[in-house]
Amino acid sequence: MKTALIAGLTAILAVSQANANIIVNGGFEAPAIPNGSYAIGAIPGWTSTLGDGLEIQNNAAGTPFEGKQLMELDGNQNSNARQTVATALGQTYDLSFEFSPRPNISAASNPVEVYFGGNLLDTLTGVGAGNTVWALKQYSVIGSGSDILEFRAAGNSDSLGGYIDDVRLEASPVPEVSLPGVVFGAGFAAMALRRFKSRKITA
Ligand SMILES: [Ca+2]
Ligand SMILES: [Ca+2]
Repeated sequence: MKTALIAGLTAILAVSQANANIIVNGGFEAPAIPNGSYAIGAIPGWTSTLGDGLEIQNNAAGTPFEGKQLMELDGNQNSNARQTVATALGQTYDLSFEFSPRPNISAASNPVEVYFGGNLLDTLTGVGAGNTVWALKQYSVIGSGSDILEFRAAGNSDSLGGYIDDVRLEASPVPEVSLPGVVFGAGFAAMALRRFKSRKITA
């Protein structure tokens, strides 16, 4: 009975520990730059192989989704942001982030392509409103051991492009496997208790 209960508790623990974000600087809060400013260059966690580097903004042209800063693709020209993540082979991950068109910019200038492991997951764009309009984007991806997450500007290369904030990559919980284990563990414990009680009565 004890073994079954421990197995059940271990399964619950495994589910709760699975949700850790493995993206570094996914909120683009580092380095901190002054309010109302932007910077183009290198930032922790991310690399850029197109254009002049990554652009981050602190409330320069729109409100970030979280914290004080966001990332804009298309700094001086169409650019990208890449992060290599250590993943478990065959493990399913939940990828999520917030996307907003840059305010007052056409859909032809705002496109952002999203790649994971070299595969194009999505192309996002929209017509910019008066301020940011954030939309949560979610994808299910499978780890290969080491994978590159990449955001890449597309469309008109004109120093104005789509915004990204709050990037997360978390191992998917596995309730399909763990929950029956918990139910089985609880059921087994209840059955053992009933047997114990009935023995006591008849003794
Ligand atoms: Ca942020
Ligand atoms: Ca653009």
